[in-house]
Amino acid sequence: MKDFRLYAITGEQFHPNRSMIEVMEEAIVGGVDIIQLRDKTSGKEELLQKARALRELTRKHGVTFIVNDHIDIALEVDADGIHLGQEDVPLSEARRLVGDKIIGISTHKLEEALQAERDGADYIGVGPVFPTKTKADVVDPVSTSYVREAAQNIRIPFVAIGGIKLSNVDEVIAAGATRICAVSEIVGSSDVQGTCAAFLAKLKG
Ligand code: TZP
Ligand code: MG
Repeated sequence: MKDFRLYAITGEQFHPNRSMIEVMEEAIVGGVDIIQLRDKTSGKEELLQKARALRELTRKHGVTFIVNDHIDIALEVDADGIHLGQEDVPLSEARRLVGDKIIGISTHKLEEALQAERDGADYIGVGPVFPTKTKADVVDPVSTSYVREAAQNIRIPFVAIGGIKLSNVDEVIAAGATRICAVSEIVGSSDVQGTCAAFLAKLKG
């Protein structure tokens, strides 16, 4: 997959007065490399519409588009890939369905990361690094020590996620992360573009 630094995930609850496409377009102008559609509440039809709109937007700007959970929707809109958790379908089954599309896997400890790498994941999520309210069923924060372990042991790209803010991202970078993912800090910002640019400035050192 094309390498990346900044990965944004949708979170419409953080911008009740603005449309998702408007917010994500601002994130793209701010420099995000990947957008993931993550929506645990919409029905299939609504989700499909959102995925179609995001596919059109990301294609226009040459940004990678990933769909969380829904392999069928990813295939239907020709997303670049899917993102799955530990509880979702096994990677081997997902690979059979999506062929050479990108597959990302959430991991919370090194064993899971090594397993995902062996199973052929294209990238992994490493987190939640810090406490977060964005994910309901989230496991306990793994802290920057797991980021450090991933940096030392994992060869495929890994992206740090969970409670990452402009105010704490330096610690995550110091632990060895070169790719960062955020939801609330980006889409809940009153200056989405500026927040993305500020993350990137830190990631570029
Ligand atoms: N996976 C692990 S933590 C998380 C996900 C989807 C939520 C991250 O959200 P935020 O707002 O950046 O803490
Ligand atoms: Mg999932």
